[in-house]
Amino acid sequence: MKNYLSITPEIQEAIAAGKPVVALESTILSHGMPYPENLEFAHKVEEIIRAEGAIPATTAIIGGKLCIGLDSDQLELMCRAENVGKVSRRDVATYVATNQVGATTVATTMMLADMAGIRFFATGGIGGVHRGAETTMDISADLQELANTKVGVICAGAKSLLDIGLTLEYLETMGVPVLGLKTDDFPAFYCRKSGFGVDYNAPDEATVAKIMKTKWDLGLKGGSVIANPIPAEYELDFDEMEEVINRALKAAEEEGIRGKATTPFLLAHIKDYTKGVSLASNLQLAYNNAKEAAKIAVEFAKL
Ligand code: PSU
Ligand code: MN
Repeated sequence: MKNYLSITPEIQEAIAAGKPVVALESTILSHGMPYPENLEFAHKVEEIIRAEGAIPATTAIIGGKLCIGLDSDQLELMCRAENVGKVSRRDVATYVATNQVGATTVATTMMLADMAGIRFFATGGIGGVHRGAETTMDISADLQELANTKVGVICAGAKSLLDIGLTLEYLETMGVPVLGLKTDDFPAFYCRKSGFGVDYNAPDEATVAKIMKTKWDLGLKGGSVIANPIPAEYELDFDEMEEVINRALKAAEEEGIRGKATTPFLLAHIKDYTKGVSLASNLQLAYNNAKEAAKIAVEFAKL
C-alpha cells in the first residue's frame, strides 16, 4: 500500500509525532464550488486549520498516487477541474491504475485519511440517503464508509436535498454515532436545524475527542458524524431553501440525471438558483467546520 501513498514530508512527520492533522476532501473543490472561488477557499481553509495548531491534509488522486497533502499546483489542478473525475470507493483502484486525476468524496477522503493514520476530517456536508431512495436505491457510499472507517467527520449535517430522516435511520442501523457539537439539533447544511435531533449534544471539542478515543480504544470500528451548525449570521431560510431544492430535484428528474452525477447536478442548480447566496453560506460553514475539526484534533492529540 505504501507504494501508492504520496504523503507530504510535513504531514508524515506530524503523523509520526502524534501531532494534530485534519484531512480535507477535493470533491467539494472540483464538483462542489465554482472556479476561482474554490481556489481561494482551498487555501483559506488550510490556513484556518494551521491557525488552530493543526496541519491540513487535502487529498486527491493524481499521477497514480493517493495524495495526502497537495501543493499549490495540485490545488489549482483540482480547482480548475478539467478532466477531474469524482472518485468514490469503487473508483479508487481504477483511477490509480489508469493514471486519471480524481477528486475524493467524503467516503474516499476517509479511506485515504485512514490509510495515512489521520483521524479527523472536515467537510461541508455528507452524502446520504436521497429522497426517493425507496425506488432509486440511491444511498451515498459515504454512509458505508462512516460505518467502517476510523475517521471522525466534522460537517454541517446534510443538505435537505437528501432525506435527512432516512439518512439518520441508516446511520443508526450501521452503528454510526451522530454527535452534535454544542447542539441538540442535527443541522441541515444551510440551516441550523433540520427538525431531527442528534444522539448526543457534546458541550465542547474535548468531549468529542474523548468519545472518539473511547470508541476506538474499545475496538469499535467506523467513524462518526460530528455535526456543527452553520454560524447563525450565515444561515439561510429553511423554507426558501426547500423551494430551491425542490426545483433542483425536479430539473434532475426531467433531465434523467442518475447515479454519481446526481449530487453535483443538484449542487450546481442550487447555486445557480440562489445566485451565489448559497455559495457564500457554503464557504462559511466549511470554514467553521475546519476550525472545529482542528480544535478536536488538537484535543485528541493530548489524550
Ligand atoms: N454534499 C454537499 N457538498 C458536496 C458533496 C455532498 O453538500 O460537495 C460531495 C461530497 O464529496 C460527498 C459527495 O462525499 O458529494 C456525495 O456524493 P454521492 O451522493 O454521489 O455519494
Ligand atoms: Mn449516489
